Amino acid sequence: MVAMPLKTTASEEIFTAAQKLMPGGVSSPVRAFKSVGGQPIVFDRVKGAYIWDIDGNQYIDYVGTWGPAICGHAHPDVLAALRDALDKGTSFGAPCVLENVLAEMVIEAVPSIEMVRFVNSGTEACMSVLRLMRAFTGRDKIIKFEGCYHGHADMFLVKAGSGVATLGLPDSPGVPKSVTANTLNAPYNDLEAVKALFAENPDAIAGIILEPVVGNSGFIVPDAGFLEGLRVITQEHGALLVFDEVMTGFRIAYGGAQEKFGVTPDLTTLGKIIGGGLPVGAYGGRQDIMALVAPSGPMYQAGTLSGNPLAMTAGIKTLELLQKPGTYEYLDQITGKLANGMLEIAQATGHNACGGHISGMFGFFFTLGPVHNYDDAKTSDLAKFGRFHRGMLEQGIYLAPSQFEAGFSSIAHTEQDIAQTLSAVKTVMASL
Ligand code: KE4
Repeated sequence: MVAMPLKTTASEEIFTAAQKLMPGGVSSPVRAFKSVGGQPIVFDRVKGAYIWDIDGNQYIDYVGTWGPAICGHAHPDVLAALRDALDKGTSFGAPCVLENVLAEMVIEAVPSIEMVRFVNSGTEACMSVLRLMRAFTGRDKIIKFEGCYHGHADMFLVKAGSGVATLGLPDSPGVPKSVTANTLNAPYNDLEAVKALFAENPDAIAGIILEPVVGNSGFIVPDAGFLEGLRVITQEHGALLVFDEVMTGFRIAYGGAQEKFGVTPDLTTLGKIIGGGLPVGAYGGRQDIMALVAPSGPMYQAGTLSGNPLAMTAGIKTLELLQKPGTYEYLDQITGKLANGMLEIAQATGHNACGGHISGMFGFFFTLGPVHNYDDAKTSDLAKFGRFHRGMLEQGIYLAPSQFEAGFSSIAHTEQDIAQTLSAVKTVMASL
């Protein structure tokens, strides 16, 4: 069945105007469809597993605003809670009991977190946790992994993933060499490379920060023993282990990757889901480390809208919904059907493909695989991925507009949605 080309008149009009107002016409680069090509889509509304564009086309949504919509978009309970909170105002810039409530939920859920600080984005969480790592150890160097993305703060924009990889940017101009001189990179899943960096930089490395399951080079899982190995190496060298769970937190398990894999870092960053779709980030961990954060300690970090009542309300309600028994089993079951189905269809149609899922997070590469790191991910056929993405859009399925991103399901996605998606995959794969 040849899909009708999408009617995108209004998207084209609005996006053309947007490009005169905002760089690239977007508020975040990946939304510009640069790596998949074709007319970027301007959206109008969301509900449950679905998203509608300004031309009225409906899609089954596997981006989920990049992870927060794990309970389905615009969940009625979340909206109702926000409506009640709105009557009390939008921001206090002062302590509010809702911060206690969400903090207690996060501390209760995440094994490494004994104390937490709320901020307004994952970027802010990661840049703050980096300062904390350095403040606690008195050391300046950090290790990150090629293809991992920890937000857009200067020190992380070295071989970063997500939009940096999507746009094929070598690294960003405007980042002084002096800032990135302290950022060491190793290939993901390569413990020997990490050991070598510690040997070359004795007593100089504050710690390691990583995505415990990578979503920003596409979807890459840790090899058996990798996370455990990092835990041992950091302890041996008096360095800190930091899990950036902005994407995986409350996504692959209620307690995140650290609960799933049974490896407890010293510090954790969070974002996305804990804001339920409103701007929230957080960093937290061992009490003795968090005690350094101002005003209890000397490490400064602040934010006008941090802990604001609306974002706290959306986060609290979202986590309450996720506590419902069977939530993660359901996510794993439907997402497994999707990811495995996509793979079977691709291979049956003669495409080199690999991929997988963990709970409500999945990924797919047009390469034979297996994909253990960013270099492997870059062997994926990006042009074919772009044709696949556009074909799926025309079939009413919205996937992340980049090979170097992950996919997200929600508890609102039904077996019927999955079946409809796989039927679209079959049609599009045959046309590639
Ligand atoms: P934000 O500043 O975008 O809230 O979070 C940065 C961040 C930090 N750590 C991880 C593991 C992340 O995945 C992110 C942000 N994720 C991207 C999607 N890959 C956000 C989408 C975008 O940049 O538009």
